[in-house]
Amino acid sequence: MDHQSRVGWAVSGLSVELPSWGFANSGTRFRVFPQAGVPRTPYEKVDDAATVARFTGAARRISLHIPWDRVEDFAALAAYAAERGLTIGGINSNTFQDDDYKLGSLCHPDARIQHRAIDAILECCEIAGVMGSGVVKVWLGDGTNYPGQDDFRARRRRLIDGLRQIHAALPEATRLLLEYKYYEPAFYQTDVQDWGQALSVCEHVGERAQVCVDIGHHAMGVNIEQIVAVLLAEGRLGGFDLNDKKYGDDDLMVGSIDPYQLFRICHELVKGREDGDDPIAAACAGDVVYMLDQSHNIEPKIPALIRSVMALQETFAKALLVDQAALADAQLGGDVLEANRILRDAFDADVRPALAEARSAAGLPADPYRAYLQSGIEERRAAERVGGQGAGWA
Ligand code: PSV
Ligand code: MN
Repeated sequence: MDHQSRVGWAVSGLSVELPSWGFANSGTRFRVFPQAGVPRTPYEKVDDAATVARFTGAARRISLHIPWDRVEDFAALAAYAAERGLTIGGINSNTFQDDDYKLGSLCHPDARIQHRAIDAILECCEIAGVMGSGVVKVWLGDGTNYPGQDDFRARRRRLIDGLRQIHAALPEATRLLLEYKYYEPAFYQTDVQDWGQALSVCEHVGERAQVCVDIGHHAMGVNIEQIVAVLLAEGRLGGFDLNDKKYGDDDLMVGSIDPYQLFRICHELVKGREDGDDPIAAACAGDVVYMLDQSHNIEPKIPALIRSVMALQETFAKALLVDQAALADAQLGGDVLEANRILRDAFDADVRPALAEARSAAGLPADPYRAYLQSGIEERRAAERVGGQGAGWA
């Protein structure tokens, strides 16, 4: 297949999930800067996601966060989304914003609070079923702040026990994605701190438990693409929370700080998807969820999400350029420099004209970002959404 047809996959085959909270007001613990026109309800978040979908073509799923996106009738919200060409992505649980969870949620030493957290995630399973989502995503703020505060193994037992109950209640064909993060909000120890812990817990929990890799959740220098490769080999890579960081969990736009890292990750995914010798990795790569988990604190939200989708498409298009056969030859022959050159050449290629052509062929704007800025929607959205409370993360 020539490159132009392969690039077509980045435009028409790649499915990106938009986070409902990516349209809402956000900030840091120092300040949230409100923006004009942000959605005030989950329905308006769906409207914004539909706009991004219309301009990019590739982002036709919206992930929800409960309770931030709680509505009376979830089936009605799913129908509203469907009318606008969207399906429902992962249902993200939130057991980190209630006084009860000060010492943890699923790992909490008090069984009453552990059960409260289990119930909260069971509700997400129910919502996933009603909305036809297919994914329940769990990130826990659980951990401890001081050595001696709690027992590591006891906390892990509670975690596995809780997740098993949740796994048993998953609707049919629904996966449980467990997300890790090495610190924050706990500063000494985190219960699901890295991919090894997440993988091991998933193996105890069940077949449909998989790991979610949030790019921002790693210490400096960690080789994320190798983690991706290992999780693919184990059939346990469930999805990504895409973003970028310079220091901590910065939630900047995907590919904005380290585009070469994103390329190396995409390369593993393309290679996995096409690996005829590794059916487990190939099947797993085909089902990976690509969700943007970003906070647009100072930049306008819809253009930021459009640019993020485009950045991911560009990076996948470059990864699709890698000559896999030549790379395998160079690797087998121990040709270090040639192997590296093959990767680097693909990364250095300018794929934007090919993507523009593929978009035009698919009836989409050749440059979704510019087209959106020229559409007047941004200004209309700010003029129409006056009054009410802009959605935020709290
Ligand atoms: C935690 O930092 C996290 O990455 C999880 O995915 C949460 O659900 C999300 O951020 C909330 O913004
Ligand atoms: Mn995340």
